[in-house]
Amino acid sequence: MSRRRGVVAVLALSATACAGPESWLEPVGRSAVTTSTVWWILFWMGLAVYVAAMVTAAVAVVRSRRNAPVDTADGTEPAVSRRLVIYGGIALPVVVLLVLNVLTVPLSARVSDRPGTDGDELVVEVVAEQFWWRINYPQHGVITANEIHIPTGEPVHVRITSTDVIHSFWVPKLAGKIDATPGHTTELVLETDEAGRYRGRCTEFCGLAHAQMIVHVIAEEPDDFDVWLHEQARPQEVPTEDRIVRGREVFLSSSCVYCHTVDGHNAANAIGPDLTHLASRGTIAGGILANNRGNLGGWIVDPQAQKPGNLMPGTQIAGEELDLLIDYLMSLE
Ligand code: HEC
Ligand SMILES: [Cu+2]
Repeated sequence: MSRRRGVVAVLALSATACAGPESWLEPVGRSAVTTSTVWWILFWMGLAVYVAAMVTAAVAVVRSRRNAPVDTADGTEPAVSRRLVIYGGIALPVVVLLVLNVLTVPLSARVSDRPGTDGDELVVEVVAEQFWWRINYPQHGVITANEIHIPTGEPVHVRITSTDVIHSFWVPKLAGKIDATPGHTTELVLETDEAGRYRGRCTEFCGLAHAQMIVHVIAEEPDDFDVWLHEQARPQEVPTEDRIVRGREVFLSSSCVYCHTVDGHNAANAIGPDLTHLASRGTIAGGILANNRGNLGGWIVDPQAQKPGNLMPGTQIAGEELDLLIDYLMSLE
């Protein structure tokens, strides 16, 4: 590849990062819109300064070729260059930096202010774990994983922490990045008027499956959100249908219950994601797999093949038992 083609390829590749599901250049969240406004101001000002500097340099080169060096007879600097230093080197930067400050400092302050802390704002607790996200709605007794539902048009207070190592939470279209640190809670406000599904990820290297630690924020109309919340808070009924009853028996009599909870049975431990409403999630395994029969089966039999390094071991369950188990899991609406 010629050098020019190489340069074009690199530029084209980096341009692909400007769009797509995780582009903060296409913000829809209140905080992300502010961040990107600040970025665009800095970008255009930076570009203007860069162009001005390059033009000045070019002029200097052309002039120095044409003219002999300007030396004053008495050894003092020529007036032209002194003026250039005063205006170009002192006055101009002062003006540019002043304008930048006036424009961006108030905006930057708005990125992290927290509207609506009147005590009844919606709170979501996010616990980052190797290699998935535990999501709690403490005011409503709802526990889920990897998918955060929020109502549109309302600031949602997301409190973020970790149980093991440092992770970082970033949903670029909605808000800035924030660390998830063990023993410490950080807070972020998510707010958007646009319903949609927004993808984010862990952005602090946290171990082998770090790159497969995806989070989705699902912003929906307040009515839809309320329906979702209500459904999630509902305890799972004890099944009566034959296959589901038998699938539940497979689940309860195998190792799954050491790590997973489905409320309505007695397993109190929850090393892994809560499975009470598993079937209502769009994805599993840290947001990397669509939640369907095939993926569930593949995941249960050999989770390490799908997501090397994750903390769920494989199982020996196979054949009819596996079928029943998947039936049961898929019934957990
Ligand atoms: C040693 C603990 C452990 C055992 C035993 C275990 N799991 Fe898991 N499971 C996990 C962990 C940890 C995750 C999260 C993996 C990730 O995404 O990184 C998980 C994820 C899952 C998920 C995806 C859930 C979601 O919303 O992403 C399903 C489904 C699941 N396990 C089912 C099972 C079943 C069925 C069994 C029994 C055959 C089982 N697990 C046994 C720890 C365990
Ligand atoms: Cu992580």
